[in-house]
Amino acid sequence: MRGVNITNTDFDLDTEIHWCPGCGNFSELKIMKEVLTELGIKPKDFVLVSGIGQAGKFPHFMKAQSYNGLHGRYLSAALGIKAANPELNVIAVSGDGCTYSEGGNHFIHIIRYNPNIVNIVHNNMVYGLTKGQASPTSQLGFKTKVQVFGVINEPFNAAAVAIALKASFVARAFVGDMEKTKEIMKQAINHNGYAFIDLLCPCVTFNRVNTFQWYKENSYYIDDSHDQLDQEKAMKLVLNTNKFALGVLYINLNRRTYEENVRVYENDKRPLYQRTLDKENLSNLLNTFR
Ligand SMILES: Cc1ncc(C[n+]2csc(CCOP(=O)(O)OP(=O)(O)O)c2C)c(N)n1
Ligand code: SF4
Ligand SMILES: [Mg+2]
Repeated sequence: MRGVNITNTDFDLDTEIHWCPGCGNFSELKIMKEVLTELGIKPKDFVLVSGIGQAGKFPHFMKAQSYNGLHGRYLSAALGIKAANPELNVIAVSGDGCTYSEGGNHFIHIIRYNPNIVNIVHNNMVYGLTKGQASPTSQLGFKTKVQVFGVINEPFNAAAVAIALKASFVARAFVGDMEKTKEIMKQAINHNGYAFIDLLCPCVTFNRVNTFQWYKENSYYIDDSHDQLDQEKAMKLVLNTNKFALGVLYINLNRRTYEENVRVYENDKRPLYQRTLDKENLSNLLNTFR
């Protein structure tokens, strides 16, 4: 549900922000507040869901209904919230480690379930909160206090996985470009289905290699000639890892959302919380198991 007469300050919280000065997360916080304000989404109609990590702290710093879940397990909570009340705008935010390592299986299956939610994954190519170990998106050779000889595993290509699974919406954005990121986020929110954004978002403290400058030099915007509905072309873009393609890379319009598919909303569109429990039906059902 969308409303008017809201300002940026509706999302402000009077709290100290525990991120390092210069962290990409600050820009993303500003972008998110502006986008929600410009789309007229009120704090009461929006739920912010996150896991654990620096990106996972998002709900601590922004006024919203929120659920700060377990590391790697936030997407199942986002699905549950959307299933219980499809009228809510659900935005799930967490880091590359939380989403692709501890939460790798959840990432794959949320794409299959296809709830109408937005999933923003802050990709800083490092475990920020736990002070700088390699994450699944760390680049080959990246040295840390743990990976002292450099990372030996190929980085996880999340956009390629999402496109291979025919995700509903796949985009990549760079937080250093706030205007373009805002545009992409608006498209993701307005899309009906699971919308994934690989957000390049530097960690200025524990990743001194993949800096704002590095991301800028190693990314480019796709042009208008790209056919977002063409899976093969989108795949080609993301398999070329020399430079990161930015923009809305792939849209699949042939999928129904989870909420559209589940039987419980087939004949009755009211969210579950608005319904009363039919105790007789329930007890009849339980009796069939006795
Ligand atoms: C099950 C589990 N494993 C490990 C941890 C420890 N842990 C907390 S945050 C984190 C890494 C966070 O990295 P990322 O998701 O990339 O977020 P960032 O801090 O970089 O934003 C780890 C390993 C945990 N809390 N729970
Ligand atoms: S450690 Fe990195 S990700 Fe965490 S707040 Fe500092 S700069 Fe940001
Ligand atoms: Mg990270």
